[in-house]
Amino acid sequence: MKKFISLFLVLALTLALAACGSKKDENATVADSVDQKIVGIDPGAGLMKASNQALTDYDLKDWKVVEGSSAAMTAALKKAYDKKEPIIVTGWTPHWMFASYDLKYLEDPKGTFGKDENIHTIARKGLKEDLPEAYQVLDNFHWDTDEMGKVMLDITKGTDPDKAAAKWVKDNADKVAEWTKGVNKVKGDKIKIGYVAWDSEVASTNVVGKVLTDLGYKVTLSQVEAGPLWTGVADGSLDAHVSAWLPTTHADYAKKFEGKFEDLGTNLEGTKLGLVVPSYMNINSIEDLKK
Ligand code: PBE
Repeated sequence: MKKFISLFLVLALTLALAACGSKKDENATVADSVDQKIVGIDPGAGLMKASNQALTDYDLKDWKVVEGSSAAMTAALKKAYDKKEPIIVTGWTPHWMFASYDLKYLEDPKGTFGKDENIHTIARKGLKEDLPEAYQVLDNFHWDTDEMGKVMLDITKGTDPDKAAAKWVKDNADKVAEWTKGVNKVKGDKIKIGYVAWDSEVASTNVVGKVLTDLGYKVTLSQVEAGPLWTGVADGSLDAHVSAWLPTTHADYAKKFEGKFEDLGTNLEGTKLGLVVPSYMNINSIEDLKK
């Protein structure tokens, strides 16, 4: 008898839990469905600052932007996407994820993520005098989102970044010739280019690295966090980087080191930042997160 009672209790409990679970799913708000979490990237990214600002601007009180990395963010996105589960990530363009998945930016009516901006090339002071050939190439370096997208997609499919860059350089000899036009070859001069492990910047930095290598430089690509990237160019421990998102995303860094670097101008136009969700999610605006 005792056995029956406990069996009955276990059964009743299981049914009650099951009912509870399904009820929650049916009525779940977006907030519940993602546990009020936005999947972020590395804490130094301007995108993280903007996303946290969005929580304030849109009055999303109990929400969190979870710190991580670009790689962890795209892994979480893939996992959710494959199961058609809800997920909100911090995203940007150019990025291969828009070619691989059906995604949408949440509308940002308050303009927290700023307007479209550009990626700039930044050199340390004195680079022009010390490594004039490299300076010239860095100054000339300029491509578009489709070109960067090709390298990024190749890397995502498993090609090593340096190999993907080498392939792109080979396939786009005309473009590369524009960057190196009239530039003399060098004999093993050393140059150190910094970058952060953002997919877009992994692509651009490897391409620039390959072009400089082909010119005769001994190139070191140094992976750092966003803060040390700007510090490095300011104190001269890094020669340059092609990863400055301006005028908004890296405004803090640019201001902090004002006068301690040289801005060589735009290398890519038309970027975008924001909160990104799979298209199968039934929301369109950051404002919808409050419901
Ligand atoms: N990103 C990619 C960077 C700049 C390049 C958008 C993740 C950032 O937020 O700082």
